[in-house]
Amino acid sequence: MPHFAEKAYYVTTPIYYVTAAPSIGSAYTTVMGDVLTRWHRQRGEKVWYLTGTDEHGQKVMRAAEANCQTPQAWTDHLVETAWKPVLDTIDVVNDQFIRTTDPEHTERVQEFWRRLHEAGDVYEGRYEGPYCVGCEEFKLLAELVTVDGVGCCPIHGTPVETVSEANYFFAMSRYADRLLELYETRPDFVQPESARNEVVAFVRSGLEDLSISRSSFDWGIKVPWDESQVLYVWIDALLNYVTAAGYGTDPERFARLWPADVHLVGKDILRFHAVIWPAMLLAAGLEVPRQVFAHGWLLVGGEKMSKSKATAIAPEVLTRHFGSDAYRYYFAKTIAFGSDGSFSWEHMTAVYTSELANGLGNLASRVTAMVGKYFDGHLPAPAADGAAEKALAEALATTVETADAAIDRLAMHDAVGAVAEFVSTVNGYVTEQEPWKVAKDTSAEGRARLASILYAAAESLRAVAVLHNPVMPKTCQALWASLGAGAVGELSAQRVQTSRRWGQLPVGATLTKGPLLFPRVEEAAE
Ligand code: ME8
Repeated sequence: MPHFAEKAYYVTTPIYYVTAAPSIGSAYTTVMGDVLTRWHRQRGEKVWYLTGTDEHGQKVMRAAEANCQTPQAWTDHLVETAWKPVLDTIDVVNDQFIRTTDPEHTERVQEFWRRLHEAGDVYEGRYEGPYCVGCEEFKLLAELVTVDGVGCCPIHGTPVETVSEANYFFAMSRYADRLLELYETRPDFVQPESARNEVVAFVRSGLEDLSISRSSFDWGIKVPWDESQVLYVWIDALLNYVTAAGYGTDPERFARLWPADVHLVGKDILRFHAVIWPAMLLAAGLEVPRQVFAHGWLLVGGEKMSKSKATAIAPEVLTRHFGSDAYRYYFAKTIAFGSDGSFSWEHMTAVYTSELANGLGNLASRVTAMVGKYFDGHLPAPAADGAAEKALAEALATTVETADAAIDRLAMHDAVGAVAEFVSTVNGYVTEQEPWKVAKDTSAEGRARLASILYAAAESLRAVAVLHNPVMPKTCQALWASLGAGAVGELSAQRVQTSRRWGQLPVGATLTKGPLLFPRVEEAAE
């Protein structure tokens, strides 16, 4: 429960189908949301971060059947043994975890649709057409791709099924004009721009009503006015964002959380979030979210990696080798949020080695070792800053500016990239200033110069620990401790905006060269 009075910055991930254990694909959205929300917390804002699991529908039901279990037993097991534990593996701090089989969710979903039914937005009809269970989506014939003469889903490449049944429809087409007005008046509602254009074109081409129930299977929430049918999995799942926020149960909590500030989604589920979801909310007289942001896909060998394909990689395979911080850094920095990106073991190893082990890790160990060697581990008082130190302080100010603005655009890659660039600048500064040579000059001037260089380098690292904390919390905590920065306060209490203030590390702070922040990967425990 949020224990604060003002509106929280409310971020959601999709809720994931419990068909298998999580892959690095589903973990991608969750990590990116975690970097985003940790950054906002580091700004001092109240934040609420929701994730969870989508447990109804044919896709999950068939996975359970294939494993000879009831869907409930299957999801209970997998959620507890895989979906919740993966959050630790990738070091995510979510405020809440929702399961669509939670009774409170089920009740609120029924209540929502009962209202729309009573208001005349739901009618009885008959649906006939192609359906992809992989997407849990009705498809248009025109969308299908033909493989060996069979109509297949363009995303899954598997044959679609034909559904022909009497069911209920949501009169979504009534909301087409209001949706177009929403996209028009609030250009930020769907982002990035390419996603917005796609959605606008889709609704302009004519919006059809939506079949919202199924009668041929029963793993779902019962239609409240007709128990022979279950609600279509998507119109149950989308409601998680409001049921988790207290919709219909806790008005105060709901007022503090809703509308969500951003729904993070993969581009595969953009239309559900940018068309169906706001149409449902408009029909119910609820506010629409502030933004739906569609990111790209992780590709392996040029194809979308998914739980159902052999290309799926479990996050712990990578975190075991590289550690959770390097994992988070790699995905956050190397893939532009909003575009597709390719993962390869070789690329990840190269980034780890050059940017983390040889970059940040080496810098931290050089600086702390030199303070140990030349000043007995106590941070020396700097003389007046020279041009190089002033340039460093200015580079820091620019970094904070750039990174903070990038976060507002949800360009997490630019934010992490700006801080990484600052690390390179500091590394360059140390290399150019050659403190190991200055140390040979034992005159008072030489000592003063050495003190200034090491102070500036350590002070830069203090800021790096704050600015990289949202992406690499464990490393930054270790760095904070090795800089003796506890004297400045807790790392989590440091604010993005004030991190640029130069001269915060107190003279005399105890620096220790701890274990390597990023051990060589071949040395990492397998
Ligand atoms: O669609 N690259 O669940 P889902 C990037 N239950 N992101 C990926 C990815 C990849 N290769 N693979 C998965 C559902 N994702 C519904 C959502 S929300 C009300 C219901 C991420 O398990 C991405 O965010 O198929 C994608 O949208 C989501 O996982 C789909 O997860």
